[in-house]
Amino acid sequence: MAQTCILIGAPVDSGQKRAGALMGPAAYRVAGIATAIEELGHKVIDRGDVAIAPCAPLPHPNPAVHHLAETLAWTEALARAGEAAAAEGMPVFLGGDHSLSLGSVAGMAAHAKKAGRPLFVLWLDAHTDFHTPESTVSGNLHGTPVAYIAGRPGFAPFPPFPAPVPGERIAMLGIRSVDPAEKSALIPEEIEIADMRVLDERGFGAPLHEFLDRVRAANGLLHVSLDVDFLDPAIAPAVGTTVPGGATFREAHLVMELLHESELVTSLDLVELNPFLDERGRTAKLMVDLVGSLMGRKVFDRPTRSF
Ligand code: Z70
Ligand code: MN
Ligand code: MN
Ligand code: MN
Repeated sequence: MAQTCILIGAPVDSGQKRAGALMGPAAYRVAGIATAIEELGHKVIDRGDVAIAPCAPLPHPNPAVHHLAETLAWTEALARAGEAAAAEGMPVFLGGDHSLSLGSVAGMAAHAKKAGRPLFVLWLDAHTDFHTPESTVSGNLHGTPVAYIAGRPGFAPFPPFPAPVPGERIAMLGIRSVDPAEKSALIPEEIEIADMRVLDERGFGAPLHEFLDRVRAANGLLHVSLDVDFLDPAIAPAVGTTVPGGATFREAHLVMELLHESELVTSLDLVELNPFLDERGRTAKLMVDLVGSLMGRKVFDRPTRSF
């Protein structure tokens, strides 16, 4: 099915402390993201980069929190840009650190609410990103978007999340680094967490199929948030914090191929690429290749599961 992909550059790096993620959108364009998608028969509209005005500092009761004003401004700007793009096609957010998902998913939730359809979220990440600004120890707000999406309290001064996504509509794959406060907050939640323990035993296919079946049964919209650290650092070195034991090249492509075959994905984030830490562009190129698999590149032009 031919799609219209709307590229939205989100040069966000206020959600963590290592400089460089703001070069992400440029690196994806240099790595050829638009032609990779167009070669598969889709249309691409590049909306350029979203920008925010300079911000006066905003204090927070948790003194660890930093760049709150910038993160709030990005959230509002990206939610607006995302909601507008969702009416025209499939928004693809080129990050930027993972705090951009506070805004991208807020935009998708507002769009879903207007469309009268439930939003589902697939979080592909080493981390659960389930802190609130009150619970974060690092103060890095890239560790908070899932809590915001799920409607956890403690997000003032952020706008209330439009139509919070209940836990049973959120799934996480690739998890292998969770802080104590996130663990205790996740216990009462219905979020489906396929951590590496589960994935080593079951593989990625079965848990993903289960989730996709639920999305399909509910006629849901599906937002996929792909953090570079979902991947093993041996194949994707361009991230601030490397967490060993991530998805392999083949596992990651399988996930993208299954997502393509499902025809359920309606929006996508590409986050946490830090081109300053890359090796001759290999991580940016791998991410673009994964987008190719998500958009329909395959070895043979027949359903791979027909064998
Ligand atoms: C930790 C924190 C994090 C990366 C998300 C880590 C958060 N839970 N790190 N993505 N790379 O600082 O809150
Ligand atoms: Mn729509
Ligand atoms: Mn993340
Ligand atoms: Mn992560």
